[in-house]
Amino acid sequence: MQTKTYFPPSELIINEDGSVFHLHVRPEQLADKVILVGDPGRVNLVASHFDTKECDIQSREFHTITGTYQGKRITVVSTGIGCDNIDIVLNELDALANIDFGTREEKDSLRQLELVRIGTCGGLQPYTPAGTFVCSEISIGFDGLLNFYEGRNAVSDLPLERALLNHLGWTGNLCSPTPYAVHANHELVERIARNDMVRGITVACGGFFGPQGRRLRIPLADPRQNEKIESFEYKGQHITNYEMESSAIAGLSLLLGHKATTVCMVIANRVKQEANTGYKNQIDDLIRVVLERI
Ligand code: R1P
Ligand code: URA
Repeated sequence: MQTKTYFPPSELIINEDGSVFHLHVRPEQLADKVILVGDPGRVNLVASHFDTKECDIQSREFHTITGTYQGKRITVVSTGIGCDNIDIVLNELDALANIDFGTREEKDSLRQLELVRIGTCGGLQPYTPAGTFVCSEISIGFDGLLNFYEGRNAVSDLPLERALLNHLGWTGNLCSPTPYAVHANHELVERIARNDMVRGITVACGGFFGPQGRRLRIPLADPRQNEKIESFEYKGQHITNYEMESSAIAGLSLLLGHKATTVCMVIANRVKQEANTGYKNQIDDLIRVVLERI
């Protein structure tokens, strides 16, 4: 008989109240359908549509509410900004679902979560003006997170990685860490994006300014970064948007056996050099669509 892996207290930190270390959520408080948002304030906006609420937990930038929407049990969690936080949120959500907190052993069968990120992004094509909803079919990670996990090459689209690096002409520091390219769950993309969202390739960056080709007072390592990103084409697909979390969500979900995709509302179009700072009301439309389709 195979012995089960034991996860000691240093690797899986469980708080005294039985909740997971950063999220402060207990296993029974997690739904199978999970909405991830960056902004902790957006959690209340999502939960304002819920018919019932069973818990409301705030810990650092991680705000979690579980409730029901038209009979569906849904957990909404904020991740804060960046893929470093996604490492925490995805691993802790998976532990809540798939590790027995009593024995600290992996459960016998996988509980698969359905994860949809609702975010904001920068549009990179003339056809992604402010207000566009973009669903990420593929996310390219400029963040490096997945490189620390075995299986990174198995879940990354290596020909796409190589094609992008050739197109950018990046060597040395600019491609360290090496970008990884991961596909979102196809069934979830079909169900969430239907025919009314733009589908595309999203680049998730390790920063908002230089890594997204924004130059304020510090000159960029590659001043032509964004024009190269915009002109990249792979099997008929283009890079549509920049944000900061989708790559780690897609990559870790594939490694853990969960279904995931990201949908974002464009709030700045980098080609047209336009931004919409009054987006907070408009994102409610995207939230309603995802709640209906998740
Ligand atoms: C940057 O302003 C933040 O906005 C986007 C980026 O991914 C980054 O987190 O998403 P959220 O609006 O979900 O935070
Ligand atoms: N979020 C990003 O990461 N980039 C943008 O340009 C807008 C929102």
